Amino acid sequence: MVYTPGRKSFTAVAINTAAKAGEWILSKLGNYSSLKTKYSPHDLVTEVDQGSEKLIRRLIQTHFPEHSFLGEEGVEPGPEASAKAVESVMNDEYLWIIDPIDGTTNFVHGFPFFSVSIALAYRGEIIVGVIYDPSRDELFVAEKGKGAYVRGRRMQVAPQQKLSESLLATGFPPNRDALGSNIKGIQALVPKVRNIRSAGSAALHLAYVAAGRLNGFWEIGLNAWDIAAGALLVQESGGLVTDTAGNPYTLAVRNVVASNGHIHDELLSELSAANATGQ
Ligand code: 2AM
Ligand code: CA
Repeated sequence: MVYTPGRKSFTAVAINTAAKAGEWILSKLGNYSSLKTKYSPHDLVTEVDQGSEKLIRRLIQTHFPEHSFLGEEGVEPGPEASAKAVESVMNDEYLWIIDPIDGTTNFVHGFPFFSVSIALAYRGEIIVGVIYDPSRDELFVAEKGKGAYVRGRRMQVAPQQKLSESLLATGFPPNRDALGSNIKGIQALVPKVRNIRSAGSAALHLAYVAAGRLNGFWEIGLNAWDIAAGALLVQESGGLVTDTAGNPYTLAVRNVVASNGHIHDELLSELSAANATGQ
């Protein structure tokens, strides 16, 4: 007989877990001891990533031992293995999708832009998304159908209507096969937007689209755990999330475009015209 404590809400567990993991990784900033590369020299992992995932897994399993779990450090590195892992669990009843540190390269360099990302999906649909930035002590929370919040305030995407008024973000895929697409996209978009940022945490970039601090974000070759929580944050803040071909977001999406909605079509067509969709 497995002991399950009194049932707490999914969201309360996600928030509590993200806060605990975030506090712990921040305490390890500047003193990790083991740095290894995974799939490529650009794909880093430390014992703090692994420790954070273990902590998250333990906390969630204490409350929901029957739920499935998909975490970055529990999956073999590389795009094929990741896609397969997602496919094998994506229709499970309850699935927690975890990135124990999104922005590991920043964490390693002491650049304070990394996060813990925790999402819960019910039969493939994200119902809870929590992203915690421990450096700024900012917690972003979304519940399906109930809106999205940062520091307790309701979030809303930015009002800008045109690409030319937009601040965008992107990321450089660690899988360098996709780098060509990324560079083409940047080359096409830089002259057409206010500016482009690349701060190294896909999850936080998505949270910033939700908070109206960015108008849009795109990246090629991401994994489900980089996107899942952030996708719900953006949707619940009134924004739009698709793949680079304009198809609706699912857990299988790796080439992602998120925006305030107003600039979405313009952004998709620029990426397509530049042959920068990664497809
Ligand atoms: P990570 O720090 O959790 O690995 C930066 O462009 C984004 O790419 C980050 O969100 C980073 O997440 C992610 N990333 C890093 N390595 C990756 C890999 N091998 N495949 C896909 N995304 C990766
Ligand atoms: Ca990670």
